[in-house]
Amino acid sequence: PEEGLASYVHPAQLRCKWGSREALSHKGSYGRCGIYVGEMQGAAMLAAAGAARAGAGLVILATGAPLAHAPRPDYVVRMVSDQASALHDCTAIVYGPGLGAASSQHLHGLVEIIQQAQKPVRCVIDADGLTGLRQANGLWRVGPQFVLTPHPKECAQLLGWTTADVQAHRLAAASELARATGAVVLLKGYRTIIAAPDGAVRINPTGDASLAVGGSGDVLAGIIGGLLAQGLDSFDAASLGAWLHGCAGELAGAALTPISTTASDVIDYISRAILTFF
Ligand code: NPW
Ligand code: AMP
Ligand code: MG
Repeated sequence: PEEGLASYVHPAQLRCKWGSREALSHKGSYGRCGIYVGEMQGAAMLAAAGAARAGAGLVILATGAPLAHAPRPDYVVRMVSDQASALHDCTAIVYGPGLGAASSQHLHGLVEIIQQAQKPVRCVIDADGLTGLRQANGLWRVGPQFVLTPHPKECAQLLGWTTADVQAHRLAAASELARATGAVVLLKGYRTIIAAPDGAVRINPTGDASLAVGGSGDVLAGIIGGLLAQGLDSFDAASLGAWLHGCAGELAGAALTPISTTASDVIDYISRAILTFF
């Protein structure tokens, strides 16, 4: 699509689809978000915190190895040999942050479980998980239950473009990746793009260089997972997730300086980002 056809993400559009907490609701009303833990466990912890602060009813960590650091007591930890099966009861799954190249090959088992699930399960594929989308004959058409969250270099690697070309044609790059995979694509960076496989495109107006720090993308993957767990569709969860993450980053930067803002600080400001439109 031409740039003129893209709209800006505005939380007011999405507010009516998210956020009401009925008196008779319980944690099961807000979904279960499962997170794969890989080699870099810190990334999974950041994603878990993002999912929890975005309102997931329950966050479950599936790990194949003992955790190096005690996670926050808020999360359920399942130590298992088969992470995909361990997350069978989740309404959303986050796959990729900190996974490591070796463990990124588990994507097949996960996609099978999601595509065959009786109830809808949606999934964020980020970071190292994205490499699993490359097939001998092109890109894997995983479908609209999936949100892919590449940074420009990851997007370039999937499309076979240079990073400079992705940055010069951001709308086209995100749209092409969405078309090829049948998934919603969130192309990271200043003015993050969200592209749906049907050609719809949104541009996120929030976020600044306070977010240019390790772990920031892992927090975003978790926020989107938390929103998917609550039943938002892939396009809306990616849009609202980008907006909240960007707003939290701006607020953290304003309070703490963009220089010293960390990914954990961004997590601490998610609630204040939500407050801006409640
Ligand atoms: P350059 O340098 O310009 O060529 P990688 P990663 C580019 C985990 N983490 N605009 C840029 O390339 C992650 O989850 C774990 C333009 C940059 O150098 C992953 O699993 C943490 N270019 C794994 O580590 C915290 C951009 O990409 C290169 C761009 C690797 O993830 C940290 C980096 O990409 C980390 O999240 C932009 N906006 N953004 C933990 N606490 O455990 C990125 N690039 O090599 O894929 O490395 O993103 O750090
Ligand atoms: P990752 O590279 O996976 O850690 O993701 C980085 C996150 O921070 C993405 O959501 C980016 O959109 C965001 N980000 C990084 N740098 C900037 C920037 N200069 N302006 C706005 N957002 C940024
Ligand atoms: Mg990343």
